[in-house]
Amino acid sequence: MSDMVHQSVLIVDDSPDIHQLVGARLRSERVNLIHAHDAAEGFRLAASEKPDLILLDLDMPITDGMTLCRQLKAEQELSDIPVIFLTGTMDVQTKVQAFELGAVDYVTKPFDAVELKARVRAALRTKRYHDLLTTKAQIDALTGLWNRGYLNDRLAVEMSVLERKGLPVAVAMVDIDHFKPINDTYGHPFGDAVIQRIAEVLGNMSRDSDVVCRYGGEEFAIILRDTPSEGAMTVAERMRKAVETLQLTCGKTPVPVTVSIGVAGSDRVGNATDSGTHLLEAADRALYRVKEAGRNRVGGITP
Ligand code: GH3
Ligand code: MG
Repeated sequence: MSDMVHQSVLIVDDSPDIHQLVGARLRSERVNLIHAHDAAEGFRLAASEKPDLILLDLDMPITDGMTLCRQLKAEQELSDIPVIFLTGTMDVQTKVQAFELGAVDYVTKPFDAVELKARVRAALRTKRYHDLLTTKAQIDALTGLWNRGYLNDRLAVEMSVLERKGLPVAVAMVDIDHFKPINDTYGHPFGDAVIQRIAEVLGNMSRDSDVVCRYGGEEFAIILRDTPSEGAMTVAERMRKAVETLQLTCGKTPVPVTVSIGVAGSDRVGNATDSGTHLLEAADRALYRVKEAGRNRVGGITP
C-alpha cells in the first residue's frame, strides 16, 4: 500500500511501445509507474511492490493476462489490487470472463489519453476508499490503537516471519489493576479516559515496529517484533513504571493507576511457530500469575 500522496500503478505488457505510451499518457498523474514485461515478472513485482492498480495486457506470449489475473486473485495478499485489462478488440464473452475473474475495468488499444486517465483515476479513487475502510475496521475507536481482529491477523504474519527468518517475537499482555472500582467510584467516562491515557503511554514507550493493540475492555496486547524474551521483559517493566508514575486525577482527587503485564517470547515458548495463539496464551498465563502475586508487576514464563 503506498502513501497518501502517490499511489503506484504496475503495468504488465510485453510490448515496449505500450509501456512508453502509458508512461506518456499518465505522466501528468501523481502515480509511480512500475514496469513488468511478462506475466512472471508482473506477479513478482505485484507481490513485492503491492501496487494500487495493475494495468494488465490480455494478450501476452507464454502466460496470458487472464492467467496472471487468476493467479493474482488466488493470492490473499494480492487479491484486493484492482486490475484493468489492456486489450485489442474484445468480444463480449471475453469481457464477461474478465469481469468474472475480478477485473474492475478494461481499456481497448489504441487508447485515448483522456479515457485511459479517467479510468485509471476512477480505479485508484476506489482503491483509496477501500484501503481507508480496511484500516478503519482494524482500529479501536476509543484509543486509536489496533483492535483485536488486527492483532490476530498480524500475529499470524509475524509467526511466518519468525519461521522464515528466525527472528524472535514476543507478546506482552497488559491489564489495568483493579479497574472495576475506578469505574464504580469515578464513573465510566473517567474510566474511558484512563484507558486512553494508558493506551498513549503504551504507544509512547514502544518502538515503531511494535504493534500495540487494545485486546479487550481494559486489556492491551503488544507484539514486540525481533525481540527476545529478555528484551521484552525490559520494555514491559518500562511500561509498568511509566503507568505507575502517571499521577492521574479526577477533579482534584489523585487516582493511582497501575498495570500488570505478562510476557511471552518465542524463544521460550515451545511450539510457538505453529501459531501466535500459543504465544498469546502463554502471555495470558504469565499475566494471571502476576495478578495472583499482587499486581503492578511484570512476569515472564518459566520454561
Ligand atoms: P484486576 O486487577 O484483577 O484486573 O481487576 P479489574 O477490576 O481490573 O478486573 P475486572 O476484569 O474484574 O474488571 C474490568 C472492568 O473493566 C470491568 C468493566 O466494567 C471495565 N471495562 C471494560 N471495558 C471498559 C471500557 O471500555 N470503558 C470503561 N470505562 N470500563 C471498561
Ligand atoms: Mg483488570
